[in-house]
Parts: sequence; C-alpha cells; structure tokens
Amino acid sequence: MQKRFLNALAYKNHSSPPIWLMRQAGRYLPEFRALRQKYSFLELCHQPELAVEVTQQPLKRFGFDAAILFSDILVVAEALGAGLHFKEGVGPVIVSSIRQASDIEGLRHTSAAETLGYVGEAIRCLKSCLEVPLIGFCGAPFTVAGYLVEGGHSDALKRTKQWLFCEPAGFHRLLERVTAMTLDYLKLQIAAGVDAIQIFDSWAMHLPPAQFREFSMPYIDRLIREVKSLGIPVIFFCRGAAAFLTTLRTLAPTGLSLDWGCDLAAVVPHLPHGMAIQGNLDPDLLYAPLKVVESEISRLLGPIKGHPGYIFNLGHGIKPDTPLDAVYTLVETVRKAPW
Ligand code: 1CP
Repeated sequence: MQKRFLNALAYKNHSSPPIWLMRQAGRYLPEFRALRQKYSFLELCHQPELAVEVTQQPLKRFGFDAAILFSDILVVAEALGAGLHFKEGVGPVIVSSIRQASDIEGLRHTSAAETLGYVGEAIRCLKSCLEVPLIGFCGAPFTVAGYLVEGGHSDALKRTKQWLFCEPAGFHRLLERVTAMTLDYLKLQIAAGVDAIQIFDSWAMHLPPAQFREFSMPYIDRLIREVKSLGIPVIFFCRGAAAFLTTLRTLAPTGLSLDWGCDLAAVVPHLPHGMAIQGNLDPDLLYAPLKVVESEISRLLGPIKGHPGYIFNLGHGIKPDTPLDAVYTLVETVRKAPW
C-alpha cells in the first residue's frame, strides 16, 4: 500500500504533500452521474459492490493518495430508525425528526453490526483491492443531531439551537444516543479495516464558542480518544474552526482539517507539535481560470512548504458542478509543487 497519506498523519512525510478531496466521489464525476441514472443515492450506499465501485471512481481518474469510503454521515440517523431519504434537488430528508426529549424514546436500540453491516462489507472488499489507504468517517454527534432535529438541511439550525438553549439536558440525551451509535459504527469500520477516520463537524459554525465547548467538543473528544486507543489515526474537520482555535487545541486528533475560512499559515504555528494539518483551498476556486487555480495553490502551499504533517485538501466538499479540468490542474499543481 502506498503510504504517503498515513506518513503525513504520522508527521513523517518528506515528499510533496499527499492529496485527497472531501466529497471526491460524487456528482462532479460523469461516471458517478451515470450510475445515479440507474440507482438512488441510498442504493449506492447500501449495496457494497456499488459503494466499492463509487469509492474507486475518483482514484482511477486522479490517482489520489487516499480513498474515502462512499457513504454518508446520515446513515447513523437511518440506523437509529429516524427514516432517511434523499429528495432529488433538495438533499437529505429525515422522516421522523426529533423535536423534543420525548421523541428520543422513539429511536431504535440497535447495534452497528445489525443495521450498518453493509458498510463493513464494502470496507472489507475495498481493502482487498485498494492500493492507497482507506478513510472511514462519521458526522460529529452535534452535526448528526442537528439533521435529526431539523429534518434535513437548515441554514441556521434554529430549532436545534432553540432546543439546546431552552432544555440543554434533553438535547444532551440526544447527543448521548447519537454518540453511542457513532462509536459502535466507528468500531465496526475499524474492525473491517479502515486505515484512518475523519469526523465531520459540518455544522459547528452555527454554535457560539461556549456552546461548541458544551454541546460538540465533549462528544468529539470521546470519539477521538476511542479511535486513537484502537491505534487508528483520526482527523477532525471542523467547519468554522477559526472561531474555535484556542478551544480546539484541547482536543487531540491526529490531524486537524481546516475549512477555507481559516488562514492556514497563521494557524500552523499555534498547533500542538506533531498534529497533522489538512486543507484548505476554497472549493469555489475551482471555477476560476486554470492559471488562477495554479497560482492560488502556490500561494497556499508556499508558507507550509516542507511541513511533514501536511495533507492537501479542499476547505469543504468539492461542488457538483466543478469542471474536471480544474481538478486535473489541481492534482498536477500539488504534485509538482516545490517541497
Ligand atoms: O447523488 C446525490 O444526489 C447524492 C449526493 C451526495 C453524495 C455524493 C450526498 C448527499 N452525500 C454524498 C457522499 C458523501 N457525503 C461522502 C462520500 C465520500 C466522499 O467524500 O467522496 C461523505 C464523506 C459525505 C459526508 C457528508 N454528508 C457531510 C459532511 C461533509 C460536508 O460536506 O460538510 C454532510 C453534511 C452530509 C449530508 C449530506 N448528504 C448529501 C448531501 C447533499 C448532504 C448535505 C446536505 C446539506 O446541505 O445539509
């Protein structure tokens, strides 16, 4: 297995930075859209042979240094029995949203082995054929709870914030349930063979720092400790990290993935020694002329040149209408960057 990505997580990469992209498997790829003509998004997740094929699509095209399992953070909500479907042109929809503490009783008591075994199957199959490390993942409990409460995408998490401000104890109970299921799910992924885990706190930026410390951090901390105790490196992606930097120092992920709102060069000197860093090109940059793509990548990489724990990535998921030319240019520019 080619190990540049794992070497960077271990702070031991001495060649040009490894590269993978958040949401690298997905709608910007014509081969993904072709499969989506035949199967729904959840069918692609649920059928291991299809999830394996989709996971490999971006590797075949771009030769990334890591694969990320094709799935979604919301399969945990589905496993909990909340009901999940993806509406064309809208996104995820939770069938029975959780609006108050009494709704938590309606969630299913189950194990990951019982409800998410198909993910383990896809991982085992991928491990037998991949030539690069495989990243497993989950949503941060706060982000998954946010989807459960809102019932789908939300611009401001109004109901979730109303709940946590008005009745914090009840909201913590929901976070406990999601965390327990998520832990079980991560253990299943690790037992099946993933080489690293990434935790996505995509909705952290809706919380003020004090509430991030109370409602997101302790649960993430638990996930990080557990994954590390199993000998697997863990990356934490925190959207809105700039607002939480001092607080984030108290977490100990193997690597921190920054969103595009952070100044990477300014953040790095303040990270604990040995913490890997991932990010953080603005995905919208990929709409720019290719010359601009090249120069902005050089601008990002200049100050971090030679860093043994740096992993190139975007600062959030790649957008569905991203031109493929820009992705080819991106990969080539990172690979050729002086290091
Ligand atoms: O074809 C389609 O219509 C489905 C589009 C799609 C895809 C390709 C969704 C629906 N999810 C995914 C895959 C996915 N989601 C992966 C696969 C691996 C890869 O990265 O290649 C991963 C890691 C995710 C993670 C995910 N899902 C996050 C965290 C990362 C982020 O973008 O912040 C979130 C928030 C979701 C929820 C979700 N699932 C799908 C959509 C469109 C959304 C976002 C909805 C919203 O805007 O709230």
